[in-house]
Amino acid sequence: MENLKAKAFELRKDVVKMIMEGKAGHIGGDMSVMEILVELYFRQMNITPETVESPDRDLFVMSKGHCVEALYAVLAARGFLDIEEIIKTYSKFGSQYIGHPNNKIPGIEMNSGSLGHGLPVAVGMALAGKMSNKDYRVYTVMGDGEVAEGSVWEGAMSGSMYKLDNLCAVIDRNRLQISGSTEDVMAHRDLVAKWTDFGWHAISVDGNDLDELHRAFEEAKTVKGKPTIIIANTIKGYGSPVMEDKANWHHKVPTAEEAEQIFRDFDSKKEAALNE
Ligand SMILES: Cc1ncc(C[n+]2csc(CCOP(=O)(O)OP(=O)(O)O)c2C)c(N)n1
Ligand SMILES: [Mg+2]
Repeated sequence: MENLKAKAFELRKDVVKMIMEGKAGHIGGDMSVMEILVELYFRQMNITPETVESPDRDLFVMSKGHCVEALYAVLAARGFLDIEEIIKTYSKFGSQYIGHPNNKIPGIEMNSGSLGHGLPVAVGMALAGKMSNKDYRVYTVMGDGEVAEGSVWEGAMSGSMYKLDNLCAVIDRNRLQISGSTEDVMAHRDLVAKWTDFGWHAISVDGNDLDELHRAFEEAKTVKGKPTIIIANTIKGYGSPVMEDKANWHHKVPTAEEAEQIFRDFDSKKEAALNE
């Protein structure tokens, strides 16, 4: 079996290459969300390039759409897209690989980027699945800053109201948003208690640990009568101390020197994963 821990660092390299070439990108959140996307696309979701139009496929909404670079890298690794073309054209005039998800691209279900919309739409997708007796599951990933949007809490209420046990949402809990700490901008306090009170099954994990994520997503599949929220405690910029836990790496293009160091850090993490 492929070593997915190592894979996550290889894919981070693709993301940094895209951002260097395109001279733009939400690098910090791309790094925090990588293991979540790898777990979803390599081990959880029932979707392949061949079944991308199937009415029975699992559905994914990248609600924190500004981190589309990580999604491009994972979709390419699963055969939906061509990574060389993405790296060459990302964020350039005329390219389809723009800085937010576009549903004309194979594997992308919903245009996103305006934060706060993914969960309400995912609720609709899951409700549609229930009403048409489909077995597909619906997944969405939100940022923790995004959770300050009121529409997220409307989605939270309706998800439990309609007993959507085919819905699993993830919060990329990296504790930073565009302007600093989430707790200084709009404090979350206890997210597990909050979502539990809204009628969800809540699980808190280390969101950069694929084993913990795997167990959480498996647990979500066994929950009946309510949706699941996974609070994925991550590190923004994960993979290199150059970027880790630094608010100014929310949207940033590394210098050539910084990129060299970042690639070295990814390589040593990849090596460690291969030798585990
Ligand atoms: C409705 C809306 N308001 C503002 C923005 C601009 N914006 C882009 S990213 C971001 C911060 C998001 O922080 P968080 O959700 O924590 O994402 P992450 O830390 O994972 O990058 C903001 C405010 C947006 N995309 N949509
Ligand atoms: Mg955040």
